[in-house]
Amino acid sequence: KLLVRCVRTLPPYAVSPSSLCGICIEGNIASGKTTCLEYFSKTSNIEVLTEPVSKWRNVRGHNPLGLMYQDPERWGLTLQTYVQLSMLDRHLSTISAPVRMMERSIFSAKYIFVENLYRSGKMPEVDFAVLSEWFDWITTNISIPVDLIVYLQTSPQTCHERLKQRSREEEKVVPLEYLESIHQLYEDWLIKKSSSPLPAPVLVIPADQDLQEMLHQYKENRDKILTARS
Ligand code: DCP
Repeated sequence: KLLVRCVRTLPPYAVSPSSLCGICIEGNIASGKTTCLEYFSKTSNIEVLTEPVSKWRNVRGHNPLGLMYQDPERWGLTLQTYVQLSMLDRHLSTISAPVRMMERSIFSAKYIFVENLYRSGKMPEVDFAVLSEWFDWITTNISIPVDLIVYLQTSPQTCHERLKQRSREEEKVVPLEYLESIHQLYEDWLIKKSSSPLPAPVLVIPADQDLQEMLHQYKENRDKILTARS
């Protein structure tokens, strides 16, 4: 299996076969993924890749994230095409430590965000079809190494409060209902396991608590997370 990964993963995405372990941190918008990644970045022998959200806000001077929130019908495909590319790049980038942890994945980009745009009638069927063709091609032809999904499970209300507090310009238009839809899709995928295929086992961490409690939980789950192997 490792050999197949290496053969399929051509340079410059060289991987070190003896040390491969990929962990994806998943959860609703503002569920605290960044805090989780920061905690683990202080651990030795782990490479932490944060979500390339800064890239989504500035692609050669354009802001596809902001455009998508302003007019999802027009710009949803644009943002999600770029998200899919940046996620693929992250998954396949050279691993510099025995364990690699990243924020979200190419899977949640498709199963949660693209799906949500489509189901809510904000993405035309043809855009959904084109993105799906790309996603299916990628996941059929390229091995994406994921060994564990850590799901930060929150209530949409908590995320809404945190979202308002951090006040990211593009997200000012995000209503509670949007977070409720994303939450439902995550629950169907990772808890009920009833919607899309799971690329790896899931570890659920309740994430409604305050920062101190969350740091405590990460400490408690640390070994379980870091010893994950497929
Ligand atoms: N986003 C999107 N489509 C995706 C992935 C993300 O539209 N496929 C949007 C949702 C957010 C922004 O990008 O508005 C950043 O998303 P995250 O929730 O992943 O990042 P946060 O910084 O909000 O994470 P957290 O607060 O949990 O650390």
